[in-house]
Amino acid sequence: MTRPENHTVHILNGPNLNLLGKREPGIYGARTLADIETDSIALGRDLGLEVALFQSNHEGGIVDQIQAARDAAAGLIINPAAYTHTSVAILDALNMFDGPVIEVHISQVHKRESFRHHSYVSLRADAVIAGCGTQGYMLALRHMAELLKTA
Ligand code: CA2
Repeated sequence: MTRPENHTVHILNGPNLNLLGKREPGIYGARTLADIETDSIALGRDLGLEVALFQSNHEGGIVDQIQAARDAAAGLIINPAAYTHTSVAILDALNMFDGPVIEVHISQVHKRESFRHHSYVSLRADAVIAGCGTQGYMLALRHMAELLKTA
């Protein structure tokens, strides 16, 4: 297997996050996924990271993106959305990824319904960011840059 370049970071997003900025701005904010992609590519450039953003509404699609990242990315930032709370398949795929993994939630999941308090992904994540809004993706990128410096 090819060892990925140390500066490529994939940001993976789960179901319904394609609707960011278009519904429920009170919970998820006004920025769209396209805005987050633009912002993260620009911040990545400042941090010396090449950033690519993906989204899938399907559990298997996210598993496929994690598997593809094994050869293509040094680090993963993931907001698995509702699959956070249900998906052993996504956890298993993340366990086969060698680099750092940062879990992001836009909302403060621990202030919400109890079914959002448990995350399978947190069993693998090296860091978890929740409740910082879409700014959480930028915080994750900054932390990822630090983690990859020492990798
Ligand atoms: O806070 C987060 O980032 C979540 O991962 C978002 C998920 C939710 O199931 C998790 O518990 C916490 C929901 C994503 C839904 O995305 C929407 C986007 C725009 C409008 C409505 C929903």
